[in-house]
Amino acid sequence: MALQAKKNPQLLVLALLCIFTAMSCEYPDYFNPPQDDNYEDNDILAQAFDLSSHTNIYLSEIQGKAIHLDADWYCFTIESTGNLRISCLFNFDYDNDLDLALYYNGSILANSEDNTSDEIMETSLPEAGIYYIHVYNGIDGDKGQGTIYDLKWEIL
Ligand SMILES: [Ca+2]
Ligand SMILES: [Ca+2]
Ligand SMILES: [Ca+2]
Repeated sequence: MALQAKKNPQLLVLALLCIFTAMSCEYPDYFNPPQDDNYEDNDILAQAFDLSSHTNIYLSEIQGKAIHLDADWYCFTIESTGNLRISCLFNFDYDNDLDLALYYNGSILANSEDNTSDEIMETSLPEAGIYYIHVYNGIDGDKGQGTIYDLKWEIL
């Protein structure tokens, strides 16, 4: 090792860097990613967290507020048509903008992409069935910035 390091200064630098990192108690952020919420894993449509029995109840009253660190999917089932409102509450800034998309039968039925705090979507639901809500970042899509949000759905 010592002989190799003499021949190769880059190896010596790398070795010192490894020792320094090992001695340091502060691990880089990627070793300690921020904790996600209690609705994970809900990163794909098939893993959507079912809110059917929680109409007009915010997440904060179910299992706590949610955190957007990656794709977040929710779903609900309705027995008849109706006018839907989804309320997603958060504090807007350039990095922290959440948007909503509503999926039915594998395609987007509606989306809501305002550049303000609190994304509110209202749309009519064409028929009884399972609807899927996708929460995403307005700039980074499914690469979340740790935005904390509350969310509920209701039939008006
Ligand atoms: Ca989440
Ligand atoms: Ca997720
Ligand atoms: Ca938005």
